[in-house]
Amino acid sequence: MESKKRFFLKVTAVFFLVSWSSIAQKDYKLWMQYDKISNAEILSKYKASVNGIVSLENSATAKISSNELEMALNAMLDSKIEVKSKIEAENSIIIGSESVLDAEIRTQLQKDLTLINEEGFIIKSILFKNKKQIVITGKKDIGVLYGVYSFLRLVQTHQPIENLNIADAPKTNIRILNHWDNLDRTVERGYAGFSLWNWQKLPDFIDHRYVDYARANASIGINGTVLTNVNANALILTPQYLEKVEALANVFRPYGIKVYLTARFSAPIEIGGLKTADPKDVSVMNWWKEKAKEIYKRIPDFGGFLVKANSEGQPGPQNYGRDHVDGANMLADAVAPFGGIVMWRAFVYSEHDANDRAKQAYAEFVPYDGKFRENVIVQVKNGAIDFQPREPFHPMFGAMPKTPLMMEFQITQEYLGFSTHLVYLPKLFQEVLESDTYQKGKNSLVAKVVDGTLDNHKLTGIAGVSNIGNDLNWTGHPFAQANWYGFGRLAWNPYLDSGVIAEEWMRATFSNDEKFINPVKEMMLKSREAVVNYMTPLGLHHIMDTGHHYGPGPWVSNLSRPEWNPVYYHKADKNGIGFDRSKKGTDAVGQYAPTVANIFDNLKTCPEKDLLWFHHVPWNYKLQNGQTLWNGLALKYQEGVDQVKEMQTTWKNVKQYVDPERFDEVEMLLNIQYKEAKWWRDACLLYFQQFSGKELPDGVEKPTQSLDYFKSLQFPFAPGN
Ligand code: GCV
Repeated sequence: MESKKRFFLKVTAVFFLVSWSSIAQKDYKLWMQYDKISNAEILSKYKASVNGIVSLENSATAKISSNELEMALNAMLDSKIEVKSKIEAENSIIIGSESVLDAEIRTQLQKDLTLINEEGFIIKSILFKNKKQIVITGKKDIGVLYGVYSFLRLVQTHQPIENLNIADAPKTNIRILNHWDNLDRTVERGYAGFSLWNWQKLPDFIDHRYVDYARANASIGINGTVLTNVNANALILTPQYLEKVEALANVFRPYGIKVYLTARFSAPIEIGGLKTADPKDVSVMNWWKEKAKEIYKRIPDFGGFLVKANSEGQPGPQNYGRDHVDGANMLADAVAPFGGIVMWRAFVYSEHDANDRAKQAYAEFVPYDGKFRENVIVQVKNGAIDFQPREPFHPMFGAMPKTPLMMEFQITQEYLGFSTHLVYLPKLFQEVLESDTYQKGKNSLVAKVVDGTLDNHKLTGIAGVSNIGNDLNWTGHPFAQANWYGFGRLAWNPYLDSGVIAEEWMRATFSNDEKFINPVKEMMLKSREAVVNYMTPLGLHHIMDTGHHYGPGPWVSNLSRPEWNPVYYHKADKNGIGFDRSKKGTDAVGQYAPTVANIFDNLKTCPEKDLLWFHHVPWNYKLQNGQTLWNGLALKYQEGVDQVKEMQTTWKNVKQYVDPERFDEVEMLLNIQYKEAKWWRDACLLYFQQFSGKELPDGVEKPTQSLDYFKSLQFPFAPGN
């Protein structure tokens, strides 16, 4: 009996291990699945076009390029393609940077090479000694690596490779993830487990995940990572931790990824033994200069500092009667001799300003335009409040022509359903990037501010607050991987279309079958509007519950700072709902260029998606579709719920194209999303109904719980808080 039991346990254990590893493999491999191509026709075409790999270079980066190409092609083409160092056979893929190319090939590519920058690449079909070859080259080995990933993407997405002629280069310099990771491995607003950085085991233990993290980032062109939370801990700057940071930098370097740290402004006091952190104090300046020297001695390519100062309780120059320019420039001077930069965040607001939180960052920063050092870039969130499901673009974009501004997007879904809701964020990112600031007349897009072309800035960048943790699948939700992927692609080229990116990602991650691609692409592209509809339709914002930001809390009004309370933002009363930021209200519209300001200011021209962001509107106001505001709002909430239901159906219908593990995961997550969408709808509508005094219109399902029930819900252990 005993042995039977043991046998059963053993079998169960083996079964568990097998199924665990298959889940881990699929989910873990992100968009680098490199599945064997099952379409025989496509496979044979590829086989005919690729005979071998010729790797001309020996650097660590070049080795990564040839290994990745060899591994991926052998898997996808199910063949034994070898890496050689000399060109022999026809149809080889020749990889190497410009300087190691055969002179004849270099001459052929001379023109192409003028089209790219230091990180760019060329992928070109050529004839060399009368033999057809594919060359992947760039000015540097990192460009070649990006080219290799781009070539693999062609194969992953089943594109023709017979006549290649591609020249591509990133449009921004700094394409960076911001990890809000704490030294105890908790992650602020992290919903995918704990931090990847195992500080306790570093520097001696190098987790293989660090390598895969670097691979994944390099594959989409990300070239920087801020390892630590902007709510910073000074200890990261002590030798004990710098040694660990150095170990990570060594892993990331060959993948073209620079390491950056957050600088706690009070570090000179906390770890330096000084009495002050005043940026004008000589001992403070020297302390930072020495600290920079110490860091660069360990990490010669250290990227620089990201700073959150005088924001939400973080220390900063204002503690000493100084300003953001004083603080940023002092740190910039410390890292400048080593080529470092400072990313200074503009996420500031004060409880002492009763007027309008949305106006404060602009009010504080725009007067500093042109006053920062050359190696400072000001990092601005995409909207003026805080990563809401929808915000109009931040008015600072288009208002500081003499200062490089970098975009900060949030990839982690603090306000968009954590890692349980399927929300495809590149759609949101694209909406912001293609907004027109009218700074220099029509077509002064946010993307042009960010890539530096509008005002001719050399230092440019896009940051994304990471959604990565130590969950098996990295991001908590299999579809949240698409947000990491899409962020990287848009950081590389802010003009890419989110639909194209979605398709690339799906093909590389799941399947090339059109019967999968078409419905799932539609589901992804609609998912952002769905979350807006069931959480904050028509321009509502910041009405989530307190602290953890999980679920609805439009009733919250008891927090110490007025602008932390949802009631501050929706301003619902008997007359209507919405925040009057028109010229007659707080005049936040006045922070935009006149053309944009006039559009937002006028109730008739203000896009309905932003209506309640800019206007306090009567409940019986007629919307464009003829509905009253109350009915229209209620119907939007219902539409959001219905959209999630549609997503469930879409997913069920593609079951045969997805492996069972990921299918089940997404199915369960969609069930949660549906439940939570209804929760948002019911809680918000019951609450707002107290002010509108009107019945729910036909077509809106009746809530099954009371408002008191929703108000009573507590989540003391919600993640990420
Ligand atoms: C890291 C919001 C978040 C905070 C975050 C802050 C910021 O307020 O809720 O968790 O802090 O933004 O961006 O600095």
